[in-house]
Amino acid sequence: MAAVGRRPLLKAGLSAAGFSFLAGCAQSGKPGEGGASPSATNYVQPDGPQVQRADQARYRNGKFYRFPMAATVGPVDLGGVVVNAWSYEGRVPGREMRLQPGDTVRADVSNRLPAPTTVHWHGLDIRNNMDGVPYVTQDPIGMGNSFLYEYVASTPGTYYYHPHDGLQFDHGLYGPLIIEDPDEPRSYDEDWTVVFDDWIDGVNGLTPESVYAQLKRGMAAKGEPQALMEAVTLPSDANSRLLGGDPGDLNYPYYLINGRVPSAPVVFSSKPGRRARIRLINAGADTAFLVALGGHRMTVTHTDGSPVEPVEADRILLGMGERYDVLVTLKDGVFPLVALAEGKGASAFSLVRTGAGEAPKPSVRPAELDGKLVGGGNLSDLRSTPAVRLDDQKADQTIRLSLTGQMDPYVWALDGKKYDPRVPLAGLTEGRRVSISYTNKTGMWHPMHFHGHSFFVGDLSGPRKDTVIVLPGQTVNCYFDADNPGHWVTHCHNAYHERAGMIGVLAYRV
Ligand SMILES: [Cu+2]
Repeated sequence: MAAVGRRPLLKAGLSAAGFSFLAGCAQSGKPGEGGASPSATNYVQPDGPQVQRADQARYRNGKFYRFPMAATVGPVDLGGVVVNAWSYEGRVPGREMRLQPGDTVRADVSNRLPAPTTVHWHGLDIRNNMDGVPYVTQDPIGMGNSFLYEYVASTPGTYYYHPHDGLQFDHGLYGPLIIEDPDEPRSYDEDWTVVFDDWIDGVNGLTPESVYAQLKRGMAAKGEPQALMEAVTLPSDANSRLLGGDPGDLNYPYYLINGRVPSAPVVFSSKPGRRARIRLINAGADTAFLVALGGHRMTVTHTDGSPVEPVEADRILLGMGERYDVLVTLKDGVFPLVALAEGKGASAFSLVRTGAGEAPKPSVRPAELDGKLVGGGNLSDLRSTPAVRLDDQKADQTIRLSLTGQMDPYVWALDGKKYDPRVPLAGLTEGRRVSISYTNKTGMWHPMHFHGHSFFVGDLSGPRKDTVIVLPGQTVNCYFDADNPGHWVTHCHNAYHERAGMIGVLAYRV
């Protein structure tokens, strides 16, 4: 409980520099308040002629991929732990989508949740009106209603899908989405998808919404249920050097790999000497995962779906929304695939089995967890492959965004502004080279995500990503070409920070 006093103080102190932004900012209107919206006249609409023209230029292979998705509430078995949870089709993770470039996805979403919802296709460069952001690209799908998402899948890579309404992706609403690469230069025998998650939904009656309400009330509030206080209280020594201090806001009861608690792990089976491509996806809401495969080195080949020059790693740090693909030549035996909930004193766990032997225990900590790191807040050893680099053009426009906020009161923002889905933070012009620079003025790390595009981190040949960790005090410059007209949000992929307001719209001008 000591942590309750420590963390708000720490954040309040460090966020002082951001306070002048708050004081100086004009309040904008709430969605649905009416009045003239600049978005309506000066900016490309989500299904406007510019969006349709850009969409017609996308390659189509003539095939349709039908994917029914009922968002439901019901029992989910996490491996002996049965919870009443929100999920797609009663499965956690949701079914994997396996696409070819040029496939037309027809995802029929029916909403059987007790709340409106939407679906976002995380990392995909699809047409704007299918991006699934409520009040920005569509109206939310009401309770009992359905919505057909129809879009062309273009760029190969490892992605996932989840709701974009409030805290819903901290329920069990997420699933992997893979676009295979017909030009993949490397061969492999196994293709495994490994999805990490921090889980609270339905445990001791808790929901992401009840936890968020507690964060907004303030962590020192008296008389709250014990389970709720434990959920919002990290261990008193919670600290991560890799994340620049505070590792997160929440203490989760479970950390999962492919929907399983550590005592009932998923087992990935193969044979010695085979090559496995492993797609790592952090679908968590408030947890960075530090991942290692005992007894093995990994070769990092992709980040956020996009190819990089191969780099060896013993351990990989993924923020929420990030993905890394690795290749591993499998040894003979049984090996732990461990994902430490970074800075939180707990872990997710699964097994790789290629031969006989006793399985290691979930508490095992392979030596690789202290080895060479790739990912996290320092991407300097990652370079895009020549095929995907940007050409040598300077940015025409620089968008500077400050990440602001603190724990107490629980408010997070971009530039200290209240989120308004109708009022863009900045305009974009189609065809221009743009730099976004994120400056973190808070005392906590934030994984910043941008929709509908991917950006090159650091410089024009840096890794091409759509989600990038920004450590406290750090400025990260990202470059992209404005080639997908519409209204696109950029936001922190911590569900609670996003819900509290660390989100804004960038909109293409007409
Ligand atoms: Cu954040």
